Amino acid sequence: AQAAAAPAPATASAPAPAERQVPTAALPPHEPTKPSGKLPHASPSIRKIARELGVPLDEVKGSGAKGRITESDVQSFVKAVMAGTAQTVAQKAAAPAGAGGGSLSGLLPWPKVDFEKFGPVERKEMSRIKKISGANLHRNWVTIPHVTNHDDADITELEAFRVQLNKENEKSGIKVTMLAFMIKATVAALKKFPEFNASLDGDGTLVLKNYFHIGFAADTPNGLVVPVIRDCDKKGIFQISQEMSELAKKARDGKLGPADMTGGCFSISSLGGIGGTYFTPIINAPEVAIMGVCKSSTQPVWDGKQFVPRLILPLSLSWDHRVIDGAAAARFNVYFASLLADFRRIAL
Ligand code: CAO
Repeated sequence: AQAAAAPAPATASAPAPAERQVPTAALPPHEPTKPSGKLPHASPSIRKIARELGVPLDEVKGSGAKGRITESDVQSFVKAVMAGTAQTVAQKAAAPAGAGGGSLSGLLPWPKVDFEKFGPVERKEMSRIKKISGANLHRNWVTIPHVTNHDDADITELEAFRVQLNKENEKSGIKVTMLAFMIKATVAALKKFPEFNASLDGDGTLVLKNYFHIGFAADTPNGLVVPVIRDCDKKGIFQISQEMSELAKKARDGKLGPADMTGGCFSISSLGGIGGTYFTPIINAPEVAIMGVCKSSTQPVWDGKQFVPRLILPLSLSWDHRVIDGAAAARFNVYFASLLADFRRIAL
């Protein structure tokens, strides 16, 4: 199963796959292949363009008179590298040996299948949201070293409290959901483990955030979106529940603007209203972790003397191994689960 990725987050800065990351003005550094010292045929103006673009001229095939390299040869070389259909010597050298070379551009092409040969099919264009979120999910999946830790939280008392709160506030029109409690527990866990409230900056520095904007994955008829609730540290359960319901409605109506979906610190993807036990959510770059939640169920739990029925919530935390390690992730889950098991701990 896959999970959240904000459609085209304007702030996204996670590293992109090699061929996409390379701007035209900075192709990988030139590694000379011909030790002969013989210079390729090209005019000074072409050499200047190649220098500016970082194009290794001795790897460019000239199409001009006597193999002279033209401007369009340089452009074609850049296009081929950007499209991943060619590699510079430096890229080849960087790729590990073996089939496919291990680099993204060394992957096999996408299978081309004549589906009609096997039976009737229909073709349907993917929605705009699916295209954008798909591109984000793909980048995040291939560039972030994901690990997912699973754990369980005993929410027996918290669920009873939630039901009681909703009964008491029936007339207010605000329905408190388990997700609102999870957002508050996330804020407490981010305060205890600040490396989870961080982003890798392009230059290799870690940006630690002193604000607490939490995203939640929302399923809409057009695809997945991740609206963000701002300053969750300063808001109570009722306000968070209300904002979440407004944002979820806006999402379903296709009315979310970029400001509703940017600036998130951490995301929660809840499939609790649907089902399942555990899954592996995809991190919503440039965030470094995401909490996946599935449907709670009553299970027999040993209390030291007997099995007692407890309401158990399955948790799946995916984290970026460049920033976080396994011990920290296990501690995050244990702490998060302890808050849901006894919400009074949030005040400690
Ligand atoms: N365990 C058991 N029941 C749960 C639950 C859980 N973890 N979480 C919610 N529920 C119950 C709710 O209590 C509610 O029950 P009632 O109608 O009886 O009160 C029901 O499930 C529906 O809840 P909801 O989905 O309306 O509310 P929510 O706050 O849990 O979630 C939202 C809101 C917007 C997150 C949700 O509607 C949604 O879109 N979820 C899908 C997110 C998603 O697609 N994630 C995966 C992304 S990967 O592709």
